[in-house]
Amino acid sequence: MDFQNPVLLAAGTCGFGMELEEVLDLDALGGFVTKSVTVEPREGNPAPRVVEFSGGMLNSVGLANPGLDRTLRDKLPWIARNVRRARVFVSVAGHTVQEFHRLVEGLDGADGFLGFEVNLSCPNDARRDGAPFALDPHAVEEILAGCRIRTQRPLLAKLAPNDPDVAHTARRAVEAGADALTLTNTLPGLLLDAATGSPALGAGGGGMSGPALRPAGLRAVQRAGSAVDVPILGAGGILGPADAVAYARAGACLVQVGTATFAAPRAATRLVTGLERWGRRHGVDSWDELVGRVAGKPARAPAPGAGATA
Ligand code: RRO
Repeated sequence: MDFQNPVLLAAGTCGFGMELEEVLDLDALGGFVTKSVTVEPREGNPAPRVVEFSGGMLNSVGLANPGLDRTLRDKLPWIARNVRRARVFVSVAGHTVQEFHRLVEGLDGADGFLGFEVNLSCPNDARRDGAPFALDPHAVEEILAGCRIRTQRPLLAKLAPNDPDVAHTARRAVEAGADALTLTNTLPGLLLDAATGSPALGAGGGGMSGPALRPAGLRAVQRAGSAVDVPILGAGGILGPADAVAYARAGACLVQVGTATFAAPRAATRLVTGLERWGRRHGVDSWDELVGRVAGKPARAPAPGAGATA
């Protein structure tokens, strides 16, 4: 699968693409992942849903999304009409195993996207009391096996940074039919007001992202990459070219930019050009040269900012 460059926008940071249309050229990116879609529409958690801290950001958006029917009616048709070169993945998130299957079945016939990112690692699902499926390898298997028989599109499994044995989970995910892994989602956390002791977020705890997440993301990519032979998409704290290159060295074929977009909406397109500059400065001709472990076939890329294969 060819991508014009290795930089994608991460789920939950670019809506369904149209939200960033005014500020960013989506077709300059390798691709993007939509906000996670649930079967029913969701309003999300009480405000504030996002707070900054010195190491990054904490969020508890609570899966706010238009739901399956409106995604089919309004969101995917817009993507089909407006996105040409960027590759699009629809993120799906169920509250139950069966809901994942219903989502894949319901979305599979639509145009506008290449594959699914199966979000097994949302830390903010109140209905599941914050316990993500990704920490239960049996559930991971059941969800992915059911998705696999319902679609021939690429399936990315998004796993968790706080998995004590991510290599094992990665193996089970691939055995069940995942074509690639996204590592990693946000890390569960809590911020409190020192004076009052109240949580900074309306929902209480949330998912931590940004620079402080990078070491956890890199470790997860490296561990999973040593266990399975499928492409890995690295995510967590990527701001500039050196961060993306570190993920490539750990074994990521592609990278996803998330929190950086909140601070600078064009962070991802800047990263594409930044990687090209980084390559010239360091005498590196292709992204492929940087990827520590490439599954199947090598990435084919004329320059580090361009042409990745996963
Ligand atoms: O919506 C959210 O609160 C959310 C999701 Br679905 C996720 O996967 N990761 C995250 O940090 N927040």
